[in-house]
Parts: sequence; C-alpha cells; structure tokens
Amino acid sequence: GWPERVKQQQANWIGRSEGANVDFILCDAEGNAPADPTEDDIITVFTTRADTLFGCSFFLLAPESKLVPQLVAGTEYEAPVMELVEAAKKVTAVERAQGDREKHGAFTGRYVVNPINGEKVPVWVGDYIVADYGTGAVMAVPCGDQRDFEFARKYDLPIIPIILGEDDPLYPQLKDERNRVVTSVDWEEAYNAEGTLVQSGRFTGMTGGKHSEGEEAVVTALQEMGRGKRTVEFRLRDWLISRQRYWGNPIPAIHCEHCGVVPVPEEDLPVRLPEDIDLAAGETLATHAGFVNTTCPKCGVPAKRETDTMDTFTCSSWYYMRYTDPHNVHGPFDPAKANAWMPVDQYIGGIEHAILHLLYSRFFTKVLRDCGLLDFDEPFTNLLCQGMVLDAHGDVMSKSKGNVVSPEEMIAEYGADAVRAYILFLGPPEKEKLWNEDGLPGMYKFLNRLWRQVHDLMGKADEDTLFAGSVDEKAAQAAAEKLARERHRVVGKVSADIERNNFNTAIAAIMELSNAAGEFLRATDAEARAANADYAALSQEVAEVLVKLMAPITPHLSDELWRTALGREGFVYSEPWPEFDPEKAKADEVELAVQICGKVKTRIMVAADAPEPDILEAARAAVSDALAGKEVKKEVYVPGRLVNIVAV
Ligand code: ANZ
Ligand code: ZN
Repeated sequence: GWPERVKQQQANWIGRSEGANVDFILCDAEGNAPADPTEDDIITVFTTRADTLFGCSFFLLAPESKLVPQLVAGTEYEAPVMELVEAAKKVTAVERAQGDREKHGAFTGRYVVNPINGEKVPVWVGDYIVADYGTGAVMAVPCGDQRDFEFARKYDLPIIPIILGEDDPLYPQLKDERNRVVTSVDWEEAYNAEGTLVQSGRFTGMTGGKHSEGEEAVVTALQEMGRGKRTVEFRLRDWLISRQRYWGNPIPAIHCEHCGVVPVPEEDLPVRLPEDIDLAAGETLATHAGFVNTTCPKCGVPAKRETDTMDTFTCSSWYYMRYTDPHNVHGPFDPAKANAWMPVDQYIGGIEHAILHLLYSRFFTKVLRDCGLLDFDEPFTNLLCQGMVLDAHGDVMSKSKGNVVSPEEMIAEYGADAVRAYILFLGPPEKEKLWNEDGLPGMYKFLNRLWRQVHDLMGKADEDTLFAGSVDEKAAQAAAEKLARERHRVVGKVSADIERNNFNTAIAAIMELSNAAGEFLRATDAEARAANADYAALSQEVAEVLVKLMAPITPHLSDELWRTALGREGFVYSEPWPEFDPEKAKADEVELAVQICGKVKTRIMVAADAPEPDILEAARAAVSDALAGKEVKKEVYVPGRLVNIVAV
C-alpha cells in the first residue's frame, strides 16, 4: 500500500545489485586510444545491464570523482566542468536519490573506448552520478535508462535503440539487424522492460534485461576479453545519529579517563536534558556544568557525560509504538498493546521523508521485531504522500521561505469546517496544489445552503423560506424520484471515493445530492411534504444521509445539525455509515432509435432524464462508423422515440 515512487527511492537508497564491472579505456587528450593500455588507462563502470553495451553513447563520471580535475586541467573544458563540480557540492545525496531533479552535465573533452565494439564515446560529468556507489563512473545507455535518456535529450546526445519490445514500430526492421543502422529515436522515455537486443552484433536477437540471456552472454564475452567481471554491489548508507544540539535525546554514556566510555546503568535511565540551560546566552550541553559533570558508574572518579544528542529521527522512528501505551513508565511500550494496535493502517506524510524517516521507521520496527518485542515487521500498511501546497507564484510553501498562509484568518471569517472542506475540495490529496482562496466563499455558501436544506427537509425551516404557491404534483413526483435515486447513487460514490482518499470528488457528489434535494424542496412545500408519507420519509432520510456524508468533512456542522435539526443525541461519528442499494441508484432508461437520414441504424438505451446534448452525443457515438467522413447537417430528437441525424 505504498506509492511506487517511495518504494523505488528506498530500493535505490540501500540494497543489493547483481551486475558486472566493465573496463573502458581512456583515450589521450588527442583522442587516441593507447596501443597498450595500462591500469592507469582503465576506467571501470558498474552496470546491471551489460547487455546494453551496444547502446552506450556517452560515459559519465560523478562530480566528486578524483579523475575529473585531472582530465580537464588546463583545457578549455576546465572552467565549465569545475563550475558544475562546485554546484554539485550543494546537492545532498538525499536530494540526488530523489531522482526527479533536473540533471546537469558538462563535457570533459575526453573519450573512452567501449570494450565490446571498440567505439569511442565522450566522457561527461553528470550530477546524478553518485560518487560512492559502484565505481562512481557509468556507461550511459539512454535508450534503456531513464536518467540517461533525460540527460541525452537535454544535451543532444545520441539515443541508439538496441533493445526493443515486439510491439515497437522499429522491431520488424531491426529484429535481425546486427549493425547500427538507426541512431536516433523519437521516444518519450527510455525502454526499461525486458526486450530483444538489436543492432548489437552477435548478441542481436537475444533477450535483454536484468539477469537476461543477453546480459549473461555479454558478461561472458567481456570476461574472455579480460575487460569485465561479475560483481555484486551493496548500497549502504551511513546514518549520522549524533549531533551537537540541545534538542534531542541524550546519549546515555559517560566518559571516564580510566574506563573509557561507560554506559549509564539501567537504573539511572533516562538521562534527562537540563531545563535550566540558557540557550539564548550561548550555553550548550557541553558548557552546562550540572549536566556534564558526573561520576564514573564503574570506578567512581569524576567523569563527564556525553554531550552529543541523538538525531530527532531516533524518536520519530518508533513514536507510533509509544502512542499505543503512552503512560508506561517501565519501558517504551507494552508489546501486547503495540501488537494489538499496530501496524498503522494509514500513514500520511511528505515524500521528502521517503528515504529518511520512512526507512528508519521500517528499520527500527524490524530490529524491535528481532528483539522479540513486536510480532509484525512493517510499521505502516498504507502510505499516502500528500502533494505540496504551492503559493500563487508556484513556489512550495515553507516556513523558511515565509510564504505560508495561516488558516487562522480564514477560520475566523468562515469557520474551521468551511476551511477544512475547502482544502479537501482543492484536489486529490496526493497531487500538488496551487493555493487560491477564491473558492472559499463558495464553499461557505454551500455549507449554509446545506444547513437550510436539512432544516427544510426536517420541516424546521423559518417560515419565510417556505414555498407558498400551489404544488404541481407531477413535477413534485419527478423531483422526489430523482432525489431517491441520487440518495443511493451519491452514498455509493462517496463511500468509494473516501476509501480512495478522493475527498474532492466525494464533496462534489454531495453537492449533487444537495442539488437534487434543492429541486425537490422547490417542487414541494412543507405542507405537501408533511401530508405525503413517502415525501416525509424521503425528506427525513435525505436529511440524515446528508448529515452523515458530510460528517467526516465538516464534523462540527454535522454534529450541530444532528442534534438541532434532526433532534438526535450523541455524535454522528458513533453512528453507522449510510447503506445504499446500487439497484435503486439506476435511472429509468428508455430505448431510442438512431436514424441516419430517416433510416434506422441502431437502437440505444439512455437515462430517461438525460439532457438533450448528452443524448445526441450518445446517438452520434453509436453510429460513428456510418458517419465517418460525413458532415452532420441536422439532428432531430424526439423524446422517448428517436434521434434522426441528417448527414451528407
Ligand atoms: C548501464 C545501464 C543500462 C544501466 C540500462 C541501467 C539501465 P542499481 O540497480 O540501483 O544497482 N549506476 C551505476 N553506478 C552508478 C552511480 N555511481 N551513480 C548513478 N548511477 C549508477 O543500478 C545500477 C545501474 O545504475 C547501473 O546499470 C548504472 O546504469 C547505474 F538500460 O548501466 B546501468
Ligand atoms: Zn571509570
């Protein structure tokens, strides 16, 4: 239940990869390959896709690579390359791993030779290459790797198709082609599935992909040439958990000049931060005598406490377990309680935590499980990463930029429920959103209308909102039928939308139910609704349904209506969710003949109350083949009977 993107980022962050090291040979500054290459002339890459070697159109070094300054020293490429190297220092590994940053690169002026086909390819520096993974050098294959693809598009480097799916338009032409005849593609993105190798010399026709037949064959060939070997790479990252900060949990250790580092004995835990520290005056834990000075628990001589504190992530990695047992003074939590409540069904958090908090939490959970404290191994069953809210200029709102809007003023004017409903109405929670308050008064108006409608339906409206004229019985009946249908349809839709976190479409559906209620209220009056048992029952039911559907979105308004308008007790949240019957949600359908120039071509079923434009569209769609190439001159709709399309 986690977004693919987060899983991918975690897989990129730590893990195990089977692949091969492949040796490329560095050409001299004139672009000539050494006749007899030595160790120093070799640059090795790590690849999981040796099968794609024939599609390597350039070569990449990480900005931190020690080779980079040597390659460009004293050349015209030095300035742009070193500028890129400097800029890359400001990008953290976490940001690089996020993968969706714009890529930057610079040509070094040098070339390397591809061992499989002897081809010379240019060496670039690319800021998406990680220095401490593999060898820090990469054979770039834009047709098979999305990052290389984007880089190639940006810097106009060749994208050579060497792996194709059978449905690719190039497949028939290239499937047996050993030589390179096509050197560019108009693709939108790289082809990163399994496929057939093409334009790949004697490997053409083999399957390509991770651990594929082609990959095996190419690695074997490289091994025979002495230019490659099988390897396994582990991506492992350090987590720096100690910091020189006051806020953080103290590391329970004591430094003794005789005994070294001594753990604080269990009975002295927890070590608490001093509260009489004057941070504003520059005091730190290290300068706070009362905190630092202690005695060695082993030998009893004066000793000093550890003054680094732990990264706050150490707390956020397990706080959810503490929630299951918050008052426990004997331990972090009672395993029975944690096991009863956990794992978290639905976790909501920003994508920026993908490889920090969300990875550490999984790690802590697994460690606690291995310690026998937990009987589950993943902390969060479902994860929703909410989209960022952008300001009017499209910039991400953040405290540090000072462009956040405070909900307080809006709440003071429209109330917390209106602001909450409006935020939910902005769009699906995982999408990013431009903040714009223009729609807030509209949401406020809707909630007011809903308030009046529920009172009207319950026969509790102010006198002056009552309909005074005579009731057209046929119109009232039609409005009642539509409202009864909408009641079932909308409950079905809202139930499904909420399950998928689509609160915006749920609110839109509730608005439709409110519209149908409005039509019904306008077509009847309080007296007619009270006199007709069906109308009375429908009114009450719809009032209750509206209140229940709105309750998760506008809890205050709904509870107020629950008690005042509906005259109930307690809270809506302890009531059952409304039931619905999909059969009752169906509109009556009628069959229409569809004619072209008076001749019946087919028949269609349409909702009896569908508006004319919808019916004409359905009719045209039903005979679209017959209409192909013709111009529609006229359309005649005879309700309940037919649509005639005049086309020439
Ligand atoms: C050529 C190629 C072709 C690749 C293709 C992929 C697809 P994992 O699976 O995560 O281990 N790579 C190697 N070292 C890198 C580094 N230091 N920084 C950034 N990327 C690096 O990824 C292995 C793949 O990541 C390698 O396989 C290499 O690109 C790239 F169609 O080589 B591949
Ligand atoms: Zn000691």
